[in-house]
Amino acid sequence: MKTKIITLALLLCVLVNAFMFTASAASPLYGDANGDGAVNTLDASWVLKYDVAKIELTDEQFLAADVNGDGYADNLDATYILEYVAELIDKFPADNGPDYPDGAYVVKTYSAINSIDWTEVPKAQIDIYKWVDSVEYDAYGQLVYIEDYGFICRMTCVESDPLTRYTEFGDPVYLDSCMEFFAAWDNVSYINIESNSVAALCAQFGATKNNRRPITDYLSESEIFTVTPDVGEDVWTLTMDIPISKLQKFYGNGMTAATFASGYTFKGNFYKIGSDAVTGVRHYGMWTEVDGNTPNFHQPDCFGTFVIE
Ligand SMILES: [Ca+2]
Ligand SMILES: [Ca+2]
Repeated sequence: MKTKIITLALLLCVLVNAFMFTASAASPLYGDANGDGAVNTLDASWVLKYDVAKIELTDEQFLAADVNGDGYADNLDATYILEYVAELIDKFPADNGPDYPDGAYVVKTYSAINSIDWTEVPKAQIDIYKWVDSVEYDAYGQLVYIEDYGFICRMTCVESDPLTRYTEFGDPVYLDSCMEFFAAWDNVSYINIESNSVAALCAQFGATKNNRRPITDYLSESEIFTVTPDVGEDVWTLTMDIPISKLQKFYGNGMTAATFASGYTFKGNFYKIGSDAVTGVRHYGMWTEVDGNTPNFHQPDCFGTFVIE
């Protein structure tokens, strides 16, 4: 009987250890600076010793020790740990994740284009329709950042047979069924990319609606942003390739991969617009609401916020 109990106890220990290992692999146990699976005063003393260079921490221990997520493991973190042990607080600032601006779209980062999993990428719902009483579509935009490369934007609309009459660059595709991505990559001047379901683009660059120039003033014909449509029975998508190398043609060579470091914010918006030919009235859908009593998407002051993960 005794052997059985010991065996069971050992098995339990193995299971608990296995569980704790899995948990720590997903996200650190904040406060557990010495990595022994518990948060107590010993961890606070480890942090203080680390702060005065008496001991080293592994990367994993450092992550767990930096309980306020400011990139340092120091006496501030030790204080949080002591408060936690004394039950004055029940979680650490880092438990809430990074502090993103309210309502911001968090741009997920991937190491390569072929590693994007669009099912896990946040969706910016285009669910504000205004100015006219129109049909509302189920549509959304997604944006990811590829390290050292640039951005991939994907827009999706649940719509059969999207109206498609225009075929050439510069055509008024916003009179077809059209999805649009606007972004002020430097927070001053924005690029608007508007596309119908055959990727006939209308795209300009400028700081305001009236001072914009066609993107072909900056990009040669072969450099125009690649937009790849995929039209299914009930859904159509546009995938826009926006590398930093092309953004530099607008914003200068000072815009580099270093610009788009974690936490960098910029402004932009996703839109769905379309013809009255199908729905009887032109429709205007947007992610972030823009002002005014008459239709006008070109209002950078009203754009939403994007933040790099
Ligand atoms: Ca510990
Ligand atoms: Ca810290």
